[in-house]
Amino acid sequence: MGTIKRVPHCSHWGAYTLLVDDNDIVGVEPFALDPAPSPIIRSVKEWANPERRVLRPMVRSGWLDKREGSDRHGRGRENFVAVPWDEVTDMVASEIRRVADAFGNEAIFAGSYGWTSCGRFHHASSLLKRTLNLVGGFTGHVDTYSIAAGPVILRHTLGDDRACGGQANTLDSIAEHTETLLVFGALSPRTAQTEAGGIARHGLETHLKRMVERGVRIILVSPLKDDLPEWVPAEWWPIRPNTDAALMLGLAGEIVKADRHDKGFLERCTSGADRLLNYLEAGEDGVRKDAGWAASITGLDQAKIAELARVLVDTRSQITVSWSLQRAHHGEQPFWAALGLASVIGQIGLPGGGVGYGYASLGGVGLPFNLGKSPAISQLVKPINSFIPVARISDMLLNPGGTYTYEGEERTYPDTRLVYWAGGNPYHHHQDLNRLEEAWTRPETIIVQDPMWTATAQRADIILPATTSIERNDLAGNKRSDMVLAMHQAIEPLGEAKSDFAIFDMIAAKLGVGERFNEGRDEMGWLRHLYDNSRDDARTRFGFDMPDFETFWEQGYAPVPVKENNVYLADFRDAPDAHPLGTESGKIVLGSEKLAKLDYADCRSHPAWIEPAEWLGSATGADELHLISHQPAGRLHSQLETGEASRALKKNGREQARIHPQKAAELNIVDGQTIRLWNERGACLATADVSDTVRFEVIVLPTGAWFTPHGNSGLDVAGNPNVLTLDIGTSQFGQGCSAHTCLVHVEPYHGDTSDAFAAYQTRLVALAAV
Ligand SMILES: Nc1nc2c(c(=O)[nH]1)N[C@H]1C(S)=C(S)[C@@H](COP(=O)(O)OP(=O)(O)OC[C@H]3O[C@@H](n4cnc5c(=O)[nH]c(N)nc54)[C@H](O)[C@@H]3O)O[C@H]1N2
Ligand SMILES: Nc1nc2c(c(=O)[nH]1)N[C@H]1C(S)=C(S)[C@@H](COP(=O)(O)OP(=O)(O)OC[C@H]3O[C@@H](n4cnc5c(=O)[nH]c(N)nc54)[C@H](O)[C@@H]3O)O[C@H]1N2
Ligand SMILES: [Mo]
Repeated sequence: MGTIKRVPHCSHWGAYTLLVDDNDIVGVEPFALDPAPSPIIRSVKEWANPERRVLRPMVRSGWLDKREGSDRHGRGRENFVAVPWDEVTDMVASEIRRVADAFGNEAIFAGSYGWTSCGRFHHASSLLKRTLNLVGGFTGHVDTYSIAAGPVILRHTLGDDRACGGQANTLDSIAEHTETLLVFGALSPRTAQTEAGGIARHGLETHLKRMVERGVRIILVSPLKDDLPEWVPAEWWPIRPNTDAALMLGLAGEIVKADRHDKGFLERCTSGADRLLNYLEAGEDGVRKDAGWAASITGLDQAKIAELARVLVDTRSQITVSWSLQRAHHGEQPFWAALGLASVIGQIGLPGGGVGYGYASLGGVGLPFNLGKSPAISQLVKPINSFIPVARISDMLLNPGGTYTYEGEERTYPDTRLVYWAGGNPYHHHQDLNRLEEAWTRPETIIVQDPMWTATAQRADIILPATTSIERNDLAGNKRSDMVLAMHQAIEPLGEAKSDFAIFDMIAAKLGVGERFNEGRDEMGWLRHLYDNSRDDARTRFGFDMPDFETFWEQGYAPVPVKENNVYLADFRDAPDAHPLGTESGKIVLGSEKLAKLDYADCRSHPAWIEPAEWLGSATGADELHLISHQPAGRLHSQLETGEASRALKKNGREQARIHPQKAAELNIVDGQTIRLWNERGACLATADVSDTVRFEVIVLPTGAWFTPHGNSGLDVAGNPNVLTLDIGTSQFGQGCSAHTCLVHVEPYHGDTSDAFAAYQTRLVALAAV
């Protein structure tokens, strides 16, 4: 035993101290200032386990022989050959050159979506983009899997997407002023554990406790009862998934029917309200939108909806809408309809009133936000305007030259020859993985840079092994974080793995742009530079003193200037003409001129209830359930899937799928049994978790299990819901991800798949040993 080193570090799920003995992680302690640390910090030691790590640069044998002429169906099947760093970076640089010269830089797809590490310097996709921007650019992506339909519609109706990025009313002010809190989706520590770029103090529970203390009336509208912690006394309204827009519009219609809408607010602060009011009163379909109408679509109680409509105008009421609601077909509508409802109520701009989006979807949304410049390495300027909406990846690969629309414009998909993915896992995040498998055979070359043998890495031509964050120095923090956090190196790199910066530095040098890439700084030089940029900004713009770099690095954290008790649109409410919004009218858009001209059936000129492609109202049999594939409690997406916190929530080696006791009985399913979920797109197994905390016709399977198909049958044995989900855009306007729109059949499963797990393990061990 040597002396134990205490190493401050941070991940997307919070800050912690690693206890390191002779290059071995022997313990993890939560950050002392964090009131509610995440259990996922305990999984971090799994990063040091070589079993799933890529230990050397690897090239698929078929690609090594024939390069761009290889049989692309060999991906994921053929063996890999270890190649030294110097040679492999030559190959990468020459591929970038070849494709750019022959087909133009738009033929390089480097959107490279993914959460990678929380470090803001070794940020894999930023460094990839920085490298490529020095040699002519690439095709990138806009929006995120998290939020796409939401920000697209909010940018159009509120002028920007602050209300969905953590700058609506903050929870401190909601906890003090709100009387009725109407929660659509969740306000749950399950998702609030994590924050992109790290989080110092998990604050959700503190604010929820204050609301409970103040006796705020809370209504949870969600198919899942535990979307609020069980200690929060709330009324649970188990809505049919994807029907929230109908509830919101029914509530608004009920208020209008009673002539209780705030006509002054609608007149002063909104535009096109007549389009919405006309729709609520009779609409194009001739149906009045009221409590009875909403009840018939949502499966909720008519009398309760009518009562809530009265309470929303009689009390100070705040509406919160989780990001999940817009990750669904026509996901623009619940976001816009909530804005319509809040406008009809007329409390936008008042403390504890109005609407906000994404509270607790990430841990920083709703907490005091950073006013200063958060540290980040620059991606530099992208020389070409080539992008896709992030979730249209399969569409792009399958339809080169095909057209699509986005935000009202018609655009063309590029002809992708080279894909470079660094720090993301499309075989985790994308919908309809069997369709992605087909799309994945289209590019000539696929490069993946990741520490792990993920399903994506296994299907690459060239794999560059990155270190995990605990093998290098970095810093964390973002615009929703009240601190910058130090991430000290804890252990030596595993195998031949290199940091993301070191990898791109080598590639940039081979492309002849090394000095412009590294600007003459090494790792610690960059960390000091990025920190000092934030520190200077805090001092000059806000007179706020952050400690010097040495003090910050030594103590492990530094506070940044923040905005507390934010009341969203207070200025605008007071004087709309003096503080116009960046919309077509300068006001909140409830009826849109632009959308009226576009005349899309799937995103109309006012918020509307539009049936999704799949929902319980269209289900054809008793065994068809609505699948909610929500975020996993014990890990971040697919990361640390074999870590302690993730394994604790699996059963029989698989993910658990929650199903209602009555439905389970109907389908002859008992608790703990293996079940098969299937539809025309695919099939997977899970272990049944029979529980009355879920709506009767809904099944919940978290995301993130590593895609493990059983031989050639296509059956995923690990429980990855993305073999089932629907790969269509939310609408012609937003083109977001529609993951939460999905019907499945469910049945008991009696086959034996132990060989699939065994074969998978053997393959991973063999890959690690090459
Ligand atoms: N069905 C369904 N699907 C969904 C969702 C859903 O609700 N339902 N949610 C979607 C959402 S919101 C999101 S954000 C996406 C998330 O999708 P992703 O962000 O793609 O998922 P991660 O598992 O976080 O992938 C990060 C990858 O980065 C790697 N990595 C970690 N550290 C480093 C590093 O330092 N360097 C490099 N080079 N790599 C590193 C990890 O090993 C991992 O492979 O999933 C989406 N998919
Ligand atoms: N532990 C952990 N936390 C995470 C992540 C993780 O992987 N692990 N991922 C992070 C990321 S990248 C993101 S973007 C956020 C996502 O944050 P969210 O989008 O808020 O998370 P989800 O888990 O998809 O959905 C939250 C809840 O919404 C409910 N819901 C789903 N569909 C509907 C619907 O149609 N109507 C109603 N009323 N409710 C519905 C579900 O019951 C679900 O539990 O989470 C973040 N937090
Ligand atoms: Mo996300």
